[in-house]
Amino acid sequence: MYKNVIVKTPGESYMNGLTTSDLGSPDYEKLLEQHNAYLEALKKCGVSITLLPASEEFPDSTFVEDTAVLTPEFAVISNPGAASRNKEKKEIKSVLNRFYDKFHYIKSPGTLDGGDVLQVDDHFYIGISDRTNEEGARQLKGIVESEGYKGTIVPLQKFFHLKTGISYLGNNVIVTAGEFIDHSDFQQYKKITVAPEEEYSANCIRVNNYVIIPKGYKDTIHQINEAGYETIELEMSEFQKHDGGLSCLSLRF
Ligand code: CIR
Repeated sequence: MYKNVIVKTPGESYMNGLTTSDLGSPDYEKLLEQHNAYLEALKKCGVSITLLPASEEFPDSTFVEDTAVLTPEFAVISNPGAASRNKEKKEIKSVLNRFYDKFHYIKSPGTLDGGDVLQVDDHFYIGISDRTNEEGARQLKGIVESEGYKGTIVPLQKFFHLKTGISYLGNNVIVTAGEFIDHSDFQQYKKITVAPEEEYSANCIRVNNYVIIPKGYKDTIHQINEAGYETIELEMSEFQKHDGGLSCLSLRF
């Protein structure tokens, strides 16, 4: 069960943030509405919310997930791989001081985005991507192993972040898309397989008694409901325009 989440209001500078998509410019009013709906969904899941104010100097900082990796026992402050985002970690460290005594750090030349890290019970899967380099992945593997967890490094082929294409719902069930569907590292799990035209829905989050999933992905939501999970659907269009998904918008612990 998660008790806490950290989220951050998107600033007007979000429009100038990083993206690889060709889905058009985000609409700021809609973006705020979608962010508010995200907060409401989290409230329904029963977590306590720490909402950080927008910071205009960091356009992508609403995607707080990339700045840390959290477990019940310790926090790892990441070293975000995009230069314009790297200093976002400072604010997150100061907020996490309220919740954690024990910190580890990913250090340069290692880089790591939290979006490249999937925890499946006591096992961390760590993607190597354009943002997370081999050295950063190796450092995180060393940290989690020193704390009694397992670590597996997964070089990515196409996905932006590891969690762009895979989620864990608990009970040994994962949601997989694209290159992860037949990936040898994930063979031991029960799988919900996302159709190619629904790929964006592979990034969903289990928060206590609900799975939060992007709106409009009928086949994926049907499979998740059939597997016995209650779902909350959220419109995510304005975040998708900047390569963001549901997991990216919060740190959950
Ligand atoms: C970026 O390029 O960093 C943001 N526009 C999107 C970050 C998405 N984060 C995530 O998947 N964890």
